[in-house]
Amino acid sequence: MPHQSTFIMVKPDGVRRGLVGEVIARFEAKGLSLERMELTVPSGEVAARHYAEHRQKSFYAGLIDFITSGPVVAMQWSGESAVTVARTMIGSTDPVGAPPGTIRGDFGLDVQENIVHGSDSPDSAARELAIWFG
Ligand code: IDP
Ligand code: MG
Repeated sequence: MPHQSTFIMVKPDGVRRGLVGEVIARFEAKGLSLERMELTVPSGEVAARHYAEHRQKSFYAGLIDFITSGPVVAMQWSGESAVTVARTMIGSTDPVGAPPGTIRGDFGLDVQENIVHGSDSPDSAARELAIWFG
């Protein structure tokens, strides 16, 4: 099982709702290691690069408005299979269907404002970490 790094972001809704500590506590308790962390209001350029795969989607403009609407907490976490482990802990994209025990399952109801982002593969993690941390 590979040691991996992944990009995790508490989205603006998660910061506004005071869920930063909750999200961090869950990854810490799981045994992942926090490597980098920054509170930042994303520029339109960073947001567009991060969500480039969704450029043609109907929700894209709203998504960029949302993600640039306030501070996010951008983080790098590492550990055994960190990409998959974090995605499992975050839960499915739509919080309505995300199981209890996952972050989205426990804290959300809105498919856009779903609290947290996690990279979907090691390649995505490398790409996203380069966008956010250079
Ligand atoms: P993921 O965050 O679970 O990987 P993606 O399909 O990559 O989900 O979508 C990226 C983000 O775009 C989601 O986390 C969510 O904030 C937003 N999003 C996805 N689908 C919809 C939708 O149908 N309506 C509005 N926003 C959406
Ligand atoms: Mg995704």
